[in-house]
Amino acid sequence: MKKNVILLIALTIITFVLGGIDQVDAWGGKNIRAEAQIQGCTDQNITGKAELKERWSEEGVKLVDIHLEVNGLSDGKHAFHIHETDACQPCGEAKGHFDPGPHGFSNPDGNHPFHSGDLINIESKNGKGVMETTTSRITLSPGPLSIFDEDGSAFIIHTNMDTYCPEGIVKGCAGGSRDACGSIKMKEGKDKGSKKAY
Ligand SMILES: [Cu+2]
Repeated sequence: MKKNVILLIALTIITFVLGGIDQVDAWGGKNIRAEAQIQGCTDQNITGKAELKERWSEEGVKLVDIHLEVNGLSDGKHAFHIHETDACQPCGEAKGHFDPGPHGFSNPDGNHPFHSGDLINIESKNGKGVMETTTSRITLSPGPLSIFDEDGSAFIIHTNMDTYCPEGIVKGCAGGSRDACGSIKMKEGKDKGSKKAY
């Protein structure tokens, strides 16, 4: 009986210890996270932050969770994408939509919503927008889908909503002009295994 109790306690301790250890990513033993500070292109009252987390996977295709909070956007829906260059000064320098494939075509309205960097609208209410989404079209870790290619990547939030261009190439169908930009930077350091995603 006493042995059983000791065994049970030992198993409980082992379960807690293993549960607290993070799954280790194949790339450098780290959980991979990135972030972007969002700034208005011309309106300095627009500020925010995006956080990205790549979920551990043995597969080449991975899931990346994105959490975005922005203040100062006009109320309503705004297109939100990953653009192909890590440059926000001015916002046009972020260029077209991230689309690294061998047949990549970054034209915002011309190949939408087929780009790797296409995401969903953020909705702003009373000047505050919060959204979460998950994409398997990109990775943070190295590979053919990585947004950390030679010229990096940036988020763009557009003035208008993303219609996802159901009628093909229509000027402005992917959100039109640019309201805000955020250059995406890798977050270094090993995550300690917080159960909270962000
Ligand atoms: Cu865009």
